[in-house]
Amino acid sequence: PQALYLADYTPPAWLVDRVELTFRLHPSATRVVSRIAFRPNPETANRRFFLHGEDLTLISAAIDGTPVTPDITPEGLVCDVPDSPFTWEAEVEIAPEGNTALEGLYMSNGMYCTQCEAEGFRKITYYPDRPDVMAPFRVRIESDLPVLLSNGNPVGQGEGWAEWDDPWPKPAYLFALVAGELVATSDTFTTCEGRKVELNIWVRPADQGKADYALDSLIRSMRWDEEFYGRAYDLDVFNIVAVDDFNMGAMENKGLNIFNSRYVLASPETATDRDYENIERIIAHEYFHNWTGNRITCRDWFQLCLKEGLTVFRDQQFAGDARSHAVKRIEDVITLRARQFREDNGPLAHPVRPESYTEINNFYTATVYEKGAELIGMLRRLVGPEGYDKALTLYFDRHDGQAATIEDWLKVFEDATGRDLSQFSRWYSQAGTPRLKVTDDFKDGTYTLNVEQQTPPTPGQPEKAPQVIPLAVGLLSPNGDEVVPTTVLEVTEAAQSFRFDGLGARPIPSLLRGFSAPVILERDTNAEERAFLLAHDTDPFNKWEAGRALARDVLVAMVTQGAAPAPAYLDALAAMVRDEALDPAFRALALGLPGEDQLAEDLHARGITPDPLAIHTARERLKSAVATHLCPLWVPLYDQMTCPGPYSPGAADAGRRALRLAALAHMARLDQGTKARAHFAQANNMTDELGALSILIEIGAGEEELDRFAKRWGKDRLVMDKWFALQTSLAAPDRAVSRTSSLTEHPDFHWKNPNRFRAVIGGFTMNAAGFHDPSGAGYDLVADWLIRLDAVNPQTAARMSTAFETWTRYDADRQARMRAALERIAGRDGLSRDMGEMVGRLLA
Ligand code: DPP
Ligand code: ZN
Repeated sequence: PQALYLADYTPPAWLVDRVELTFRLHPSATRVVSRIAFRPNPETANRRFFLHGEDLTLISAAIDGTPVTPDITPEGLVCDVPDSPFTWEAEVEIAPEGNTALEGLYMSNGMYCTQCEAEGFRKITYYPDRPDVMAPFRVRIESDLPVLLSNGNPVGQGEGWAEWDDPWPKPAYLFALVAGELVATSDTFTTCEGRKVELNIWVRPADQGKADYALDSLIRSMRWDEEFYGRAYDLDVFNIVAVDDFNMGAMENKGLNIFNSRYVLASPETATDRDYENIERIIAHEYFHNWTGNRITCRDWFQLCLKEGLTVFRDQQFAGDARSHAVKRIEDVITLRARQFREDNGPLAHPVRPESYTEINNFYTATVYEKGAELIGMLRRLVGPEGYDKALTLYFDRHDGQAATIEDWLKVFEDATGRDLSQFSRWYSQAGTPRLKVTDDFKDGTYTLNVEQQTPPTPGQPEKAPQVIPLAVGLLSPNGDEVVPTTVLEVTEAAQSFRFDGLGARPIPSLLRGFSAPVILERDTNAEERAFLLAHDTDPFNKWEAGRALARDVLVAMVTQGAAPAPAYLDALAAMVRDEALDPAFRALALGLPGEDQLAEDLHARGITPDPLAIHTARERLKSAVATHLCPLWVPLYDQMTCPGPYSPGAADAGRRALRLAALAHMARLDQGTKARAHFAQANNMTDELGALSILIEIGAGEEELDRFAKRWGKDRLVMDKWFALQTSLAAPDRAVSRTSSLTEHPDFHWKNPNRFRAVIGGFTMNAAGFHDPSGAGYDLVADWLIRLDAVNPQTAARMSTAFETWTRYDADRQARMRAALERIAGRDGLSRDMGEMVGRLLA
């Protein structure tokens, strides 16, 4: 397989004016008849007629009614065509029932559904399957199934058929079709433009009643996008369908979003607060794509961040508005560091806009999504909220209906604000996480911050130029008052100084407030300063960050020197937990410790080879020390943080439940889980039930409760995913491999279902000390399963190979074992293009 390069982009030779498709659905022999109006692209001289197509059986083809015999290749077909507009007609046969890769048209529990992003449409019919070819689609579906859906508006239906028309030109990756026995939860929404829109969330009959929260989230998203971006919905119906077998989280197909059922279905008994939050966020995300993704799409797949970074940024804004901006920011940064910084610091590092790929499925990454969203946040910080709003308005005006590029995106900001963004554009082309080294001086009332930036080499990019980094800072006086409120310094040079005059005493700096740029801040400081900021910082992110840094330093000292947990940390934590002025959700977050993988990364960054078992042990010791040291606080906190009234998934109650469970987790270390068992037995919602169960598992108890849980929920696939994931991710290090192996033999381990595979194997890869078992058995187990899954579902298998992306951090023995596991995968015959590219990059 060959790599593709951004630099090689050429416009399409042929454009499409209209697409008409007829589907005669059959599990093993679906016929797809296409009628496509082509015209030469006036902007190119190239007239070669190539249509993508994979795994299709061509039954017939004709041009303007005359049969033709194209040349078929594994990637598609070429055909002699006139040098003027013509109509292409073709009939192909496909077998959705045998489609285990879940790309194109496939079947899930008896229903037909599609996934076309990025390149699935070519498995449905011959077509120029590239996002810069946009056309209106009309679709006829013939099937005996009762519910037949496609994009756009319904234009007719009868016994065994339905027709849909989508007037908005779209690329093929936004095509969708669903057919099945489904029931809808419905409402209507009237847009600010006066359009009355029918909203339906379609689920299998057994799941009826679990779509209310998704529907509510959809309505709030529609309203929010009108209010904050001036974007109204543009069709008469908006359909969402929940599907059990799905590679991604969800898909923004025009007017017909298809969702992994875990991001639609919820009831208090079966879904946790986290599930509700995810549903809200992902419903919003896919809805927001209607403008940032669908109306304005990407010219080519190198521009993926154009729609994904922006849409993630928008869903983060929405969730912050709906919940708490401070808590949301902290959660987003935890995820960014855990996934994107990890990616950026390993062999898979790539720019937010990659310059080459072999399989685009491998680039739906934390870098494209989460770092892509950070770049939007930085832009907004640099040009200010009004500048941002002006630029976005221009973006929608100028590019509506187009397939655009990052250059187009930056140009609207330049045109709307007059700012030169040539240096900013490096954020899109340079991989790696910049290190920001900050030192300070104070003399005669002048405080100086000296800032140096440096970005380490990444694959293919040995040298980096300085980037523009918005560094938000505030200064506090020694008595805790804020003497300089938040100010954004623009770091543009490799080394630069910033002065603050007229200060009475040496201030304490609060740096990178709100995490104003996706960088690693390096500053020599001490526990007193961190404890001071934890107590006094007015910036909630940095308040949390100070506590997190304290915890990290304590853990590093415990791992490397066998030190006892520092009292300064424990005292600061106690003061924070007692502070009733703080949001319970914030306090719950502040009680959390950095994850084991994060600590391994931190140690590695300090030149220390991480030992996963030592990290695990230290973290457990610290949790127990916190439990003991803050002992008098837990029971009162637990008693105080109840939620009166019926279950509500809103931020206020969710925060109280989170803090209550945090208290319970510490109590369990003092009472051997007595209270947690009672909590489990009395739980009337999944947050409490699962929370108590995981607390028990973490202290090495909970076997009985696991059985009870399985008896109770055995028939609920989404709940059972949690049951599987809990065991593999939380098993004690010496038992994780055997536990995971035995769960792979469980009759309900339906490994071809991506959610279940991710629960069991993905859950295990999150268990750092288990996965990195010194014997290498964890690596072998994962490699075996990746090989097996790759043969049926390359996309999901390749995605999970990222479990190995940290291999260079570890000791020689572990490195050798991980390399061997990867080489074993690489050596398999018939490896997918997806997996081939991933292991190739991992081993390079
Ligand atoms: N469905 C995926 C997302 O929304 C890819 N577009 O991010
Ligand atoms: Zn998206």
